[in-house]
Amino acid sequence: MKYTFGGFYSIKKLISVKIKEEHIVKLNKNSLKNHIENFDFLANKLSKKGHNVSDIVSKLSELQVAIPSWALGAGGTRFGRFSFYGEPSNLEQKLEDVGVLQSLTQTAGAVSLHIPWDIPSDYNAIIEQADALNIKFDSVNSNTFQDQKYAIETYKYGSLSNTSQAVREQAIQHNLDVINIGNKLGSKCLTIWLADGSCFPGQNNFQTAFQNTQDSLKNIYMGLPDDWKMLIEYKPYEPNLYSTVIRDWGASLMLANGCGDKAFTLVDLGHHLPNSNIEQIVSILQLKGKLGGFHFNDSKYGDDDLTVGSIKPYALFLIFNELVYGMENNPQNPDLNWMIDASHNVKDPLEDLIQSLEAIQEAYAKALLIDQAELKVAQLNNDVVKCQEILQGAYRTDVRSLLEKVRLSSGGALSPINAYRSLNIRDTLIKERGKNTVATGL
Ligand code: PSV
Ligand code: MN
Repeated sequence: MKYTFGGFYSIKKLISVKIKEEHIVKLNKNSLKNHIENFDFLANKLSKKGHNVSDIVSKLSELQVAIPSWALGAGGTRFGRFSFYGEPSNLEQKLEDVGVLQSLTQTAGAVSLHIPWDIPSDYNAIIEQADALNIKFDSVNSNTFQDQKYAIETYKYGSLSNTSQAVREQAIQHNLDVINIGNKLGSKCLTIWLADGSCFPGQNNFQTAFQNTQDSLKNIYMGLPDDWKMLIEYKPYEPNLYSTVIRDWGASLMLANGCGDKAFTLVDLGHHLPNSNIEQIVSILQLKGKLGGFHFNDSKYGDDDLTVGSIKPYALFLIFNELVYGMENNPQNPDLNWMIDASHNVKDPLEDLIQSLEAIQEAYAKALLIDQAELKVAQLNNDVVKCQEILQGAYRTDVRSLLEKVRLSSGGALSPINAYRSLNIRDTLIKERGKNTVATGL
């Protein structure tokens, strides 16, 4: 059967992509029996081991991950870009796509906007649409890595770190404008990632660039509302290939400390040199009360922006082990802003995001199965083998029926990918939007 979208009317225009609950219920019926059998088996096993299954289910349902507005279209590389067709070409359509993800997974209840790519033309209409789709506005991202159309100054040689005061002021003002836009939408967080750095030795004075960045960030921080957070994202290289001003978590932490209590470090999983121990970074930042947000993705070589969990799922699990520990033991941290930051060259972006959302939940679920008390005893006894057994015992548990339960109890699809395909969503989007649409982003 061909799926047709149910509609509702907004002030401005017909927003047509809204999946009806009854369609999901109908699809779920096909695999309900199987799900119940698998879930009962797992729940029984976990209960016998002393786990509180309903507590795990409710913790998992609370985890909402923001979808980046820039990941709804096909991504590209410096060699080119292949469209995936039916891409959203404006903010309204991007929200529609996030709405699809939220209806199917019930874990994508937020969107992270990038300015100036996503400046709303009608704030009330956008807020109304987001409310109707059950989507919140997560962190807003500034962009000083590209020159904007009517910009007076260029960011070619840096933005907040630039040797020119005029350039720095333009970049500071842009960040203040982003706060203002986010404020109107109900966002409570600004994410700053700087491409600033140098391509050749000697090009930059490291100390001047760092000091300029600190001063600029302090200026932005002064414009941050009291109930807001500022997240400082680090990255070791790219687009600058010799040095990056905020190259690692140490630099980010120093800058956040220099700004104040509302400034935090953001960890993007792809922003580390090969083989970095990310879980340890996460752990220490939590100890210091300075972990503010996350960009999830996966990578093989560099900032590959691949589907979460597609390359190193065990590393992701170890990161979640630290996050679970931190959420229990480090109340000095704020609630984290969870975001995906991925790019899709060869997959349907929405399918890719569904897979990422599921991988995040899976890693979290497995980390929740680690018996922290038992692990502590094994660590105190220096029982290295036991420590590994505990971690890998949790990791090897098949938690898929647990995730199904989480989705089912909040009205999502037992299998979001199957539902997405059965409902022919991409075809419908192509029919509505055409083949040649291009989403803003990188
Ligand atoms: C940079 O690589 C980054 O991770 C930052 O979060 C950007 O804002 C984002 O990607 C989007 O390009
Ligand atoms: Mn990122």
